[in-house]
Amino acid sequence: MKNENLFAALRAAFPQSIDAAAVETDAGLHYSWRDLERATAMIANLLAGLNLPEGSRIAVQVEKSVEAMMLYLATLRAGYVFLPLNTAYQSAEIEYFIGNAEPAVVVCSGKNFGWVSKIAFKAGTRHVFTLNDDRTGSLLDRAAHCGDRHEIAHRAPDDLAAILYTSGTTGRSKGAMLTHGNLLSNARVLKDYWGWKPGDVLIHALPIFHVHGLFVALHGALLNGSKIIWMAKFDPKFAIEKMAEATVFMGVPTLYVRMLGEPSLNRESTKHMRLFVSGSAPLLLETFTAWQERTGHTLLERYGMSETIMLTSNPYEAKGGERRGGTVGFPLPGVGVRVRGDDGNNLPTGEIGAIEVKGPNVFKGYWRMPEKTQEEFTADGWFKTGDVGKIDERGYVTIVGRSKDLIISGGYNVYPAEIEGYINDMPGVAESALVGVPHPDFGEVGIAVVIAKPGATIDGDQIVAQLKAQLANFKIPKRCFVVSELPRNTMGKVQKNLLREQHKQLYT
Ligand code: MCA
Ligand code: AMP
Repeated sequence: MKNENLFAALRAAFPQSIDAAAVETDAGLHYSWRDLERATAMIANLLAGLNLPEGSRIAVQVEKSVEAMMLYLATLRAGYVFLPLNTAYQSAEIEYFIGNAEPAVVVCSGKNFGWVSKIAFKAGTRHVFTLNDDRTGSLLDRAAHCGDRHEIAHRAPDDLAAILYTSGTTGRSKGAMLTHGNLLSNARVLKDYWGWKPGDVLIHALPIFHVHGLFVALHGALLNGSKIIWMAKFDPKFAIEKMAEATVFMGVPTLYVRMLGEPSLNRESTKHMRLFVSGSAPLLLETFTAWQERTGHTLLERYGMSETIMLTSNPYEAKGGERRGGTVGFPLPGVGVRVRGDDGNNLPTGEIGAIEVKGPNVFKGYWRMPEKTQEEFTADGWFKTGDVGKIDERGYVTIVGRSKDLIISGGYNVYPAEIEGYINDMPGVAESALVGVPHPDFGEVGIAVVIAKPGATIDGDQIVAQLKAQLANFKIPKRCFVVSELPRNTMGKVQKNLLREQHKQLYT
C-alpha cells in the first residue's frame, strides 16, 4: 500500500540535485536538501527511539529556526502528531495546552526549560527537550548520536499529522485535528492553483506555529522543491532586498502595510517576483490598491482557517478572472462553500449569511471534544466557519464579518471572552468588554472597556499591566478605559457594536 505520509510526498519533491541550496537564512546560514534529509532522519530516529505510543503528540514552543522546521518534518516522518505553540504564550496558556493535549514529548527553548518542564512533567510528559534558535539544545545534542537513515513511517490519509489550538467560534481553545490527507490534499491544490513552477523561490517571513507559515508557505515551497529564503523575524527592508532573488511571498496584511512604509518598495525592487499572497486577516482595499500602484503587482487574497487550511483564493491566472480586492476569491477546487440564512436554508446569490464549508481539507474534529465537534458541523456534514459573507454571481466570495466574537490583530486571533475572563477576575472589576478597533499597523487591535464594582477604584493602566504578566503579548488590550456604565440592549447584553463605533477613531 502506498505510504500517504505527508512527509513522503514532500520528500519525493526534493530536487535531484540534493546538494543544491534548500534554505538560506537571514543569519547567513545555508542548508542543502541533503541537510534536510539527514537532519529530519536523525531527529525522527531520536523520536522513534523513545518508544512512544502510536499517535503521540510532540508539543513544540520554540523560536523560529530552520531546526524547528526540521523538527516539524521529523515529527511527520516518524509518524507522530505535531503540536506547535505560539512563542508568546505564557505559563497559564501553556499549562492548558499541555494539560489538554497530554503530549509525550515537549520541546521548548532553553530559557523556558524550568517552568515548561515543570508543567510538562506534572501533566505526565516523559520527555522534555530544549531547542534554541542558535542550533543548540538537548534535542540536537541527542539527535547528533542518531543514525541519518530513516524509513518514513507508514501513514494513511486519515491519520493525524498535527493539532492546532484555536478557539473556533466559542469558548476555550480547542485542538483542531488535521490529518496527513487534509494537509497533503490542500498543499497539492495550492501548488496547482498558484502556479508553483521550477525556479520559484519563497521568502518565508511568517511564524511557524500557525497555518499560514507552517503549512501554506512551507508546504508550498517544499512540494515544489523550491528554495526558501528564511527570515527568523519579519523585517520589511530585508524582505524587499531579497525580492531580487525570489518569486513568491506570503504574508498577513500587516506585513504588506509595513513594506509599503519602505521607500525601497517599488516596481524595480519587486520585478523578479511573480506572486504575493495575503491572508489570515481582512486585507483593506486601501492596502490592495497602494500595493498595485507602487509595485505593479496585484496581491492575491485567500481565505482559510486552522480547522480547514485554505478554502478560497483569488485566481492566479488571468484567464480565471481578475484578483478582486475586498474579496477572497473562489472556492478552491474540491472545496464546497455555501452561504446559509438563519433558517438554515441556502441563500440566493449575493445575500449575506453564515459561511459553511466542506472538502478533503476540513479537519477531523476537535481533540477529545466530540460534542464541540458535533456542534460546529451541520447535520449534513458542513463545517460552520463562524464567518459571515456572500457569494456573487461570478462566484467570488466576500467576507463581510464574523458571527464569532473574535478580534484578528496583525494576523493573530484574540478571543474577547478569554481576556474579559481575566479582567473580570481582578479585584474591584464588575464587568468588562473587549472590542476590536481599526489600527493602521495591525488592522485591528483590542481595547478594553471596564466598570468597577460599587465603591471600588480601578485603574486602566494597572489592568493592562496585570494582563501583561499573565497572557501572550498580542492578546493584551492596547488601551483600557474605566467607565461608569456599558451600553446594553433591552436584554441587558453589552452592545459591543456601540463600543466599537465609539472608539473607532482611536488610532486612525
Ligand atoms: C506584536 N504585537 C502585537 C502583534 N504582534 N500586537 C497586536 N497584534 C499583533 N499581531 C505587539 C507586542 O505585543 C509588542 O507589544 C509589540 O507589538 C512588539 O512585539 P514584536 O513581537 O516585536 O512584534 P513584531 O515582530 O512587530 O510582530 C508583528 C507581526 C507579528 C510581525 C505582524 O504579529 C506576526 O508575525 N504576525 C503574523 C501572525 C500569523 O502568522 N498569522 C497567521 C495565522 P509590547 O511592546 O507592548 O509588548 S494562520 C490563520 O490565521 C489562518 C488559518 C489563515 O488564513 O492563514
Ligand atoms: P484561525 O482561527 O487562526 O484559523 O483564523 C481563521 C479566521 O481568520 C477565519 O475564520 C477568518 O475569520 C479569518 N481570515 C482568514 N483569512 C482571511 C481573509 N483573507 N479575510 C478575512 N478574514 C480572514
